[in-house]
Amino acid sequence: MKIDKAEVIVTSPDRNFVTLKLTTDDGLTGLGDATLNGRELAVVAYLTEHVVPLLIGLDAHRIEDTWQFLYRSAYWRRGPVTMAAIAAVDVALWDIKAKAAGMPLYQLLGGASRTGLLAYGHASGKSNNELFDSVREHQEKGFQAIRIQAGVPGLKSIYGIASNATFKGNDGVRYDHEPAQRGAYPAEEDWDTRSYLRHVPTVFEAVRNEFGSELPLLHDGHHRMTPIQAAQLGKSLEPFDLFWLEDCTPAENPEALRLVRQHTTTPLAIGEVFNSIWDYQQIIREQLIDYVRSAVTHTGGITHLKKVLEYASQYQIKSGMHGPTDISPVGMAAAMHLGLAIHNFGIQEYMQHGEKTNRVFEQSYTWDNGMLHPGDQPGLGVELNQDEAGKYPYEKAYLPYNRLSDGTVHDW
Ligand code: KDG
Ligand code: MG
Repeated sequence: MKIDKAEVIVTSPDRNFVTLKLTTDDGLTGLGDATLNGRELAVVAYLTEHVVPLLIGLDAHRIEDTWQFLYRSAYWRRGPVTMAAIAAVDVALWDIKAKAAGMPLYQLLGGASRTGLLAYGHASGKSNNELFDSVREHQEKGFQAIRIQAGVPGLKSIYGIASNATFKGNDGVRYDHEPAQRGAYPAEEDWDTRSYLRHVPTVFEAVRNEFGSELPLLHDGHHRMTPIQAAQLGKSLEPFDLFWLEDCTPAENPEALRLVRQHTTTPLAIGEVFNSIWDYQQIIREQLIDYVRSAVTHTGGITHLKKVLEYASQYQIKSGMHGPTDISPVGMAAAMHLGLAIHNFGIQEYMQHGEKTNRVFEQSYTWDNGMLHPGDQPGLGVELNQDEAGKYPYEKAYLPYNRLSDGTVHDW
C-alpha cells in the first residue's frame, strides 16, 4: 500500500486550519492536523516544499520508519513547525492503517482502557457573576470539569476571558475566546502580575462557595509568572483544591518548576507549547509536573506523544492533552483515540468547535454527559468535506500579546 497523493488543505471556517490528506494507491485516505495557531502558513510551506515530495511512493504501513525518516533526515530537529508537519503525516498514516484494518484507531493502540474521556471546558467572566453564568452554561452542556479564568480589576482585557475587545462567535452568541484574531497585526492586551496574584484566589474562593467542593476546577497561568510568583499562586490556591494549575511559568525553563514544586501541592500541568519528548525529559524524571499538556498535533503525532506518555506513566504523571479550538477536529479525534487507549489518561481539554467547522470536518466522535468518545468508525472517524472547506479561504490571524503598564512586552 503506497502513498500516491498528498494534499495540504487550508481552510478557515471559524478560524484557520491546516490539514494533510494522504491517499494510497488502493484508494484509502488519511487525514492529519497540521494547524499551528498564528503560524499556519509556515507549516504549509514545510509540508508542501519539503515533506510532500518525499512521501509519494512510500509504504503507507511503515509509520515508525516514516517518522524517523522525516525527523532524522532533516538534520534540523524539533521545533513547532517541524513537529506539527511530522505529526500530520503520522496521524494520516495511523488513520489509513486503521481504515485498512477496518477498526477504529484506538483498537490498534491497544484497545479501550476506559468507556469515555472526562473533558473540561472553559468558563470565563470579567466579573464573578459573569463567570458564574459561564460555569452554569458549561454545566448545562454536560461539563463535569471546568477551567476558570477571570478578569482582573484594573486590566482592560485578558487572554482567555470573554470580552468585547476580542472575538464574538460566528453565531453571534457563542463566545470563542481562543482564536487568533483575524487581522494583520497581533492585538495588544495589558497585564499586571501582582494584581492577578491578589485577585485569582478570591475568584476561586467565590466559585467554591457558589458551586461547592466537588466540581473539578482548573486554571491556566499562560506562562506569565516568575517561579516565585507561581509558587505563591500555587500556595494561595491550595485551599480550593485545583485539578491543576497550568503553564505557571514560561515553558523554556524547566528548572523553574523545581522551585514551584518545593512550595506547593497544587498539581501542575505544562506542555502545550512543547513539541518533543526531550522537552519533557527533566520535568518527568524529576516529577516536577502532574499532567502532560501536549497535543498530538504539535508533538510529532500519535507515534511520538505515545512515547512521552509512556515515559510519564512510570512516574504516575497523566495526560491532559491540549484541546482548544485551534486543534482541528482531526487533531481532537487523534487525541481521543490515544486517550482512550493509554492507561495514564487524565483529562481532555474540549472547547467545542463552531458550526461551520463542524460542517467542514464531519466527525463521528461523541459528547455525552461530560465524556468524549472517538466513536467506532474505521480510522480516526473524521472526514474532510472539501467542497465546504473550499468556501473558506485562509485569513491572516494572530494571537494577542501583552505589555505591562510601562510598555514592556511581557511573557505569554
Ligand atoms: O494556540 C494557543 C491557544 O490554543 C492556547 O493559548 C490555548 O492556553 C490555551 C489552552 O489551554 O487551551
Ligand atoms: Mg493553556
